[in-house]
Amino acid sequence: MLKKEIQVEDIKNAIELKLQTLFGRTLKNASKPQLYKAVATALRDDIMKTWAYSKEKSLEENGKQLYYLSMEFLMGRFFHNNLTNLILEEKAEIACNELGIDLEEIREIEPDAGLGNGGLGRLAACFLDSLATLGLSGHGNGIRYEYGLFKQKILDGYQVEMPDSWLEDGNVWEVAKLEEPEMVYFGGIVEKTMENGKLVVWQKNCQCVKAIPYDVPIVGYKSDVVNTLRLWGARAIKPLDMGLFGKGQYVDALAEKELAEVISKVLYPEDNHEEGKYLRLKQQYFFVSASIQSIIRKFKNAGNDIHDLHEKAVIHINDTHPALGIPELMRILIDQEGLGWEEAWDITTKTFAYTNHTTLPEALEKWPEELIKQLLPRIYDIIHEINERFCRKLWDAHPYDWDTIGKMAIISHGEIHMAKLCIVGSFSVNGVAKLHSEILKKDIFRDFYKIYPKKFINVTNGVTHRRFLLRANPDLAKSITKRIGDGWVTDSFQLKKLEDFCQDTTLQEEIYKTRKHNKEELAKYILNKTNIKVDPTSIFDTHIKRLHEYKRQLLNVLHIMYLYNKLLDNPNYTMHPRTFVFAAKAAPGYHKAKLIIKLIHSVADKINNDSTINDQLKVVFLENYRVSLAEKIIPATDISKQISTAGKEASGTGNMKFMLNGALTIGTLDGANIEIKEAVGSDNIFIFGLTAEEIANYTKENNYNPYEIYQRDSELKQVLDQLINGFIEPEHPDVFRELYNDLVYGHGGCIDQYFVLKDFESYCYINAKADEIYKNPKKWWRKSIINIANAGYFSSDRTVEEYNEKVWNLKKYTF
Ligand code: 26W
Repeated sequence: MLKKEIQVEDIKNAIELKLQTLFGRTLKNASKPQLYKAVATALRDDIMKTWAYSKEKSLEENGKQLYYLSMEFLMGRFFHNNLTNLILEEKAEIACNELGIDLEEIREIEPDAGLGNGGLGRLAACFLDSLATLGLSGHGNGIRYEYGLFKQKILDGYQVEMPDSWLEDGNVWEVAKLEEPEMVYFGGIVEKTMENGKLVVWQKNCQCVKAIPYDVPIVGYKSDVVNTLRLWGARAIKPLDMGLFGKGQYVDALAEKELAEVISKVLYPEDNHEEGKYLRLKQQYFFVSASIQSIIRKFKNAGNDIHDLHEKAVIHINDTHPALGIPELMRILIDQEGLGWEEAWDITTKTFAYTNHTTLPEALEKWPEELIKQLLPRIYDIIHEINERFCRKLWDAHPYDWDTIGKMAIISHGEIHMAKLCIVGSFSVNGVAKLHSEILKKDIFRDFYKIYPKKFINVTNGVTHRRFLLRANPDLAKSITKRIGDGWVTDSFQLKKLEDFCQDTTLQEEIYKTRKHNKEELAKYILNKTNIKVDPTSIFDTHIKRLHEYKRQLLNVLHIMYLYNKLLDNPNYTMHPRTFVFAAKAAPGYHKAKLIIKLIHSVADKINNDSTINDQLKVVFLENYRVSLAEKIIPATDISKQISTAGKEASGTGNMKFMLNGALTIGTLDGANIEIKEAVGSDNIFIFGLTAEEIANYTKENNYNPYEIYQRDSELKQVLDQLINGFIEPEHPDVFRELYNDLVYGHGGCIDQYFVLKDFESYCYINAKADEIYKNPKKWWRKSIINIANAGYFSSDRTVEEYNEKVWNLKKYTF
């Protein structure tokens, strides 16, 4: 496609024109939000052109398409990323300067698209960036939540949730396709008849909800392929029941409308914890049904034969949340396309691929049979039949082995096990890091692995190094490019060349200076938000992620208290000053996680206000963790904390973002930390704690005794006692008793299930070691460079390439 290169003058004209046409304003009297919208819309216009060509080309080619179905897309902000990917950053900067617009200031106006909880949602967003950059036709399908993940406020140390009304001022990046709705049916009854020897299925008395697609263009880096993130919004089919309205029953008339539209209202804020809520089930079927209907519509409009579906489309399900896609495709193939069961099943199981993202039992989705029967009677029928046929197969292979059949059945004890449905209904099942994929095969899905050994693969996660390094840390990016050229931006493995420079003191100093500058910027932000003054020459030690017991923010806090005691008790104790940075949202109903947030605040208050320790320790909690905040914190981090209980964190992706920015990891042998260690070598990462195997053995043998550790380790005992003796909260000495009890005595047969006390000693040791090495800048910055140089493997470009080779088989486009 011939495209005219955009000049600074074009950008200036476009911005002024947008101000006039959108707001009837000129530069002089435009407000900041109007300026943001004008600049962003000017950029969007440019994207729209490429999008149009990209679609036309894709239709002409009629090539295979990937549809990535996910309940969550944690996109963050679009504006700056799109500028970077279109290589318009510099020109936009000049244009804005000349117009007297502060580009950095207006960038901050854009709200984050926070349509996700954590790792799984952000991974989906990274994949979209890599797909478009690599020229692969891969599209996202999800829900256009009117309210994304709640906004977190901290009041008196406690988390308070506020609605995230991110669409309030409109969304520049979406295009509503009001004329392309899909209809989704709930409830009612199913009637079946035979006509001319064929099964005919009727769904009667259903409630129908209209699904409206809102399309967002996904721009790749220097790529002509613009893909689509299609987010579905729910609308009532009738705007208002005029019958009721006419009778004066206003409230009833509105109620029906609201009942439909509530489906896409709000993102459920539980991460790694399944609640089994009726509305969540509705959300799942709503977006999955709309997505699959529209996939098939597009496929057929292109003149394809339904029997070839799997050759032209692959549907990837991001964890089990979109699992209902499997029976939904069966429904469409059988009830609407008239295919027989065997034929339909063959196509379906060649079309779906499934990624698992968690092994935590409380996160594995199970739906009550009765609920699905009521809400989705035809889908229930189909799942039931899938289960019957699957169990019959099991019976043939293991006659009378009721135990195995019972364990593997998709429906058992009145519940539908979504992961099992996914494994049976997909041609590929993968975990997200080596260890995790092994655990799937050897542990939680071992029976399935026995019968489908070829289905199980591993694809280790990755992150977009363009957003998280090139864009978030431009000075570091420049230092890298100066040494090895800019090939690394599209070929992340080229970062390896940087290893030749690991001893180069000028590079080391440059990186040090950049880090220092980033820390100064973060220090300003911290001062502004929390009124806490932190020293940019201190070590910035960061623990940012969802708050969950298995991620062990508590272990971090106990260690901080231990250091504090050392400083108080021993005037000769020396350490490099350290600033501990936390940011984390807790699920609103997760009481213990919220209590840990309170503990971090109480400990922070105590330590930050103690002038006797000479500012050697500072503790900061930044509220409302989100993508755009991560982008500020990560480039300013020296030590990355990845300290989950081994075996619990499927992969982690924050670990990769820090490594890419040259932070050193203190971590357990868990998730992708293991592969990071393999990549950088054990000298360049700080590993501590029990292995997954050791933990599994303790759990199996039931012989872990934290009380004994509490008695034996006097420093740890001191810290634990301080939780309950009024040391931290003199006015309310009992607030943290629950945490203490859980660690020392346990309840409900469970003591310290995340092995905090067991790993405490080695955690203290490894922190001291990191402190020691920080004192030697040559050693430290050499390690830092080695981390950056070996981060290439952890780019989502590599992950997406690997999925493409092993699972998707899409063609690469370059126009
Ligand atoms: C049904 C409730 C629910 C909600 C979210 C259950 C499970 C989830 C997600 C699967 C949790 C999640 O985000 N998992 C994370 O996925 C990342 C991407 O693969 C991994 O890097 C993290 O280790 C994993 O915790």
